Amino acid sequence: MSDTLAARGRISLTRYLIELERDADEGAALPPSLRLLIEVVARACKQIAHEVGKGALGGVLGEAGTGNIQGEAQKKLDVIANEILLEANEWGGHLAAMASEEMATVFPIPGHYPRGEYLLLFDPLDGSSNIDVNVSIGTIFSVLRCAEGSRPSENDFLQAGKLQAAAGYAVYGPQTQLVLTLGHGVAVFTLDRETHSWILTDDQVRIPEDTKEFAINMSNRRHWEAPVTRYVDELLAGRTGPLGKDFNMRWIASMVADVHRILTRGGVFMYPRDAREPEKPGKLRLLYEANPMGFIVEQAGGAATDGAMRILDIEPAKLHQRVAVFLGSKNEVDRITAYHA
Ligand code: P6P
Repeated sequence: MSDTLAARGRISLTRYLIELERDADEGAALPPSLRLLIEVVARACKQIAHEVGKGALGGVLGEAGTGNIQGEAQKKLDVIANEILLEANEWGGHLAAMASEEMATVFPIPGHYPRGEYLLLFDPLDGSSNIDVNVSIGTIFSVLRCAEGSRPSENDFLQAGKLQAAAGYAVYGPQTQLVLTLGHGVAVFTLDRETHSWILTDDQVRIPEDTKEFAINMSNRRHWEAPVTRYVDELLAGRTGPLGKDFNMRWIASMVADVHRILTRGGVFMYPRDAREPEKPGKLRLLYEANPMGFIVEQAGGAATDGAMRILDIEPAKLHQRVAVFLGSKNEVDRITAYHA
């Protein structure tokens, strides 16, 4: 908790955004329509947290009996979370269109509602394999600007991550937290479950440049490319190897939870491409997973690459394209990127 935070008492999300809007020094110049967008998404995440928290009591566990564009079986909560975000955002006049991991094509704002200047992309419920076993899951979102005029198409969404106006995620765990960047650092809000308000609990988020913790699904080791195998074997060699220190490993299989741990105490997260599906550059999606997480991590002093280049510089070719992801503590991300060179 930073001094300024303690000194200022309880700051709600609304007050944080209003103060950012006023704070010309920050150069934030938060447009009212972007403030409305963030507030609407944050309210939708509260509703998703409520549904997730019901578990078996709400009849929301298990499969939906449908599949998504990724060819993955959808969980009931995937569909519920997607619907909540669509319904919350379609009428406000702040968006031109939306795109979701759960929908094959983009969702233009219906003609009977006013259209705005932003595009919203989201993975409505990331980490679905953890839903039925009560492990933390989350919502990831990314905000892009939209060219005025015609009905938005998929091409309007194909913008490099460095052009994002905002990005964030909600993590539904022991605490329900919202993490947000508008390009001027990273802020963390914790849901007050008595007042149902998002309260600022950290606005000085910094990822340590060094770490002793890594996150990767080790079961895929035989499928990795050489630079990844070299790096992970050095991590496992610990103080007996070239890195000269021992490392710890975590793998939650919810990107939101693994990234949140890294944002909180450092670490390096890796989901490399592998030989299981050599035609795919990776498992994670560029536009609504890697880009928002890369923006947040960089704003907290970390780094994010696909092994070859900065993730936020990648020019997207397709809405649901995948990408390899190495992100977190800068010195470790730099190392593994150098191994790929
Ligand atoms: P694996 C969840 O399905 C996800 O998209 C990310 O949240 C997570 O980091 C990764 O996949 C887990 O993948 O192959 O370890 O189950």
